[in-house]
Amino acid sequence: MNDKPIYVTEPYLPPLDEFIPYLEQIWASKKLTNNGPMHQQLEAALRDYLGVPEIALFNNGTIALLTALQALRISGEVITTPFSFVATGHSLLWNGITPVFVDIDPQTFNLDPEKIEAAITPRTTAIMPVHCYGNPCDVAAIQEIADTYNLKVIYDAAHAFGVEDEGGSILRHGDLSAISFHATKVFNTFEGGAIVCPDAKTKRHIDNLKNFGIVNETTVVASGINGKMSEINAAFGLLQLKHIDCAIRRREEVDRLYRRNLEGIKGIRLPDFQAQTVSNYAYFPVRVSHDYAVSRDELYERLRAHDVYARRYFYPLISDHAVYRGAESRSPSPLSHAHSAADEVICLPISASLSAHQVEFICQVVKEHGYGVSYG
Ligand code: T4K
Repeated sequence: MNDKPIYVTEPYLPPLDEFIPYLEQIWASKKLTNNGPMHQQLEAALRDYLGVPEIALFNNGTIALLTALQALRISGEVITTPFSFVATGHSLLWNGITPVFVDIDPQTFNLDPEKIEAAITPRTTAIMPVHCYGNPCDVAAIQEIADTYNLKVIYDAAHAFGVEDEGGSILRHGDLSAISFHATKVFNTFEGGAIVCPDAKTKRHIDNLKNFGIVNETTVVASGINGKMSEINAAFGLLQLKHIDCAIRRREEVDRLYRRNLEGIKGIRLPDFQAQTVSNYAYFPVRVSHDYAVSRDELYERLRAHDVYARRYFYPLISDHAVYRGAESRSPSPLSHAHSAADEVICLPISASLSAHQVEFICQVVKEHGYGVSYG
């Protein structure tokens, strides 16, 4: 038995004493928010680290998504995936937009570009795909459809911090990408998020929108929102950046250990993501098929009985929540791959602090139930 509960993730926290000098600077400057020095430094540092043209920080990923939709004046219908966290769909509903759910590719868990065209109507204005689990979407195919039908593309890149394809950061794709820096993400600022955008003009517009639309003391150019990241969160982000490579390397080791231990178990399919050249190991989604000895839900319960809190990301599908039932009926396809993924995927715990012993323990529980044998 493990000696303490193991959750699906554990936030990376650098040594506390390293954070004190940042706090001292904030106390000395008395600048707590509104584009202070920490905020400016973190934007510059992230632009360099991620290799993106421009980045605007936010107080969380959901407000970043809401603001991205506002910045591009998206309305009408938006094509999106049902296999995601509810914030993806909620950001559309909060903007008065109708989500049109399209099925996923069963291999990548991402929006299937081949299904998108059939969902386009005269009211469609944009596509909002998700790089699910940090696995890049088929960005080329999606862009081609967007160009053909004159649609905007906003990526929900909440999971995709640091992920690269052969051309660099995957956050550069589409018109805008929104990221999350929530406590449960690879890179966290407690709460936080950002929009990656292509140029300084777009960033200025987004910066206005996230500060109530204020340009100066007497000029308000839009009905903006308060989406600003505070100095304390930005300072924490600066410190996190110093540790992030090491934290991602530790995640990679956990990923490798899972693969070594779980390889070849009947009915357990390990993640097989090919589209990235640099991964962030954000999640370890395992697919439990009918060949496995018990159902996905039974495995989830058995892990819990051993104090291992794996999660069924993303079950239920967004489209299955009551507030979306109207939207689901607009979907042109039956979302069958998304339903299977929601029924079969379980995300095993992964974090920089998960020990080899803990990974082996989790794998033993998975093996025990797979083979129907008991271990001591
Ligand atoms: N788009 C997508 C595709 C997303 O996945 C998300 C967020 C967003 C947009 C929106 O971004 P934000 O507005 O959140 O920045 C969690 C997160 O709350 C959520 O941020 C995340 N996606 C989603 C996939 O996962 P829950 O309901 O599973 O969180 P919770 O509180 O159950 O946390 C999971 C485990 O993490 C806990 O069992 C223990 C551990 N934990 C969590 C927190 C918050 C900690 O150890 N410490 C903590 O402070 O949603």
